[in-house]
Amino acid sequence: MKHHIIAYIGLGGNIGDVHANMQTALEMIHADDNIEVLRISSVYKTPPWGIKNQNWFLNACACLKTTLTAHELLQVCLEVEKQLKRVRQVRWGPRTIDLDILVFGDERIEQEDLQIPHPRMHERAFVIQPMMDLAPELTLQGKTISKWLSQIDIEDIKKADCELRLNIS
Ligand code: A4P
Ligand code: MG
Repeated sequence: MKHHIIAYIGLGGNIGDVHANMQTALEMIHADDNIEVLRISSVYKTPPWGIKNQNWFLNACACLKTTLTAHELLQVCLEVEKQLKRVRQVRWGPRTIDLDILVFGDERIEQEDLQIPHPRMHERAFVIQPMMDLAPELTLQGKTISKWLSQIDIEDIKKADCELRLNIS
């Protein structure tokens, strides 16, 4: 791949078969000619952040290599979300999977439809814990992922008893 950028995405969900949805999402992203999924974190069971009165989430992160722009990658993510949500909506309702672009090379984007690095990722244990598997030395707002991890409450986060794989044939 020419002129590629290394990007990190976060995957999460709390409705339906989240593990299956995350697996399908990664396969769909990898199937794009302009994206290669390089590495995937462990899957974590995480307490709900924000609105507490909802199911626990499964969360993971992936490292990608891409020749797309950040906005093009966002379009791919939104399309994958749409397809998975459309399928699941029949049985489980919306919000089956969220895909967030966390980091895109060293680009900083502050637009209405896209903020990179994801503005609140460094304070969210459900992002920092899986990012620790992929890039402990990556710097966000002047601190490494491992430094951020040492400063947030990760007590309740557990490794899930499932994993994500790339079935590259
Ligand atoms: N958008 C802007 N920046 C980005 C980016 N870097 N990556 C825009 C992706 N999208 C970005 O997204 C709405 C719009 O955000 C997109 O259309 C895009 O233009 P959405 O996913 O439909 O909205 P949302 O997820 O309902 O809202 P928001 O604020 O993104 O929610 P969060 O912050 O993602 O939180 N607890 C645990 N344990 N684990 C979780 O994964 N997730 C949420 C959702 C809450 N609590 C959670 C978890
Ligand atoms: Mg989101």
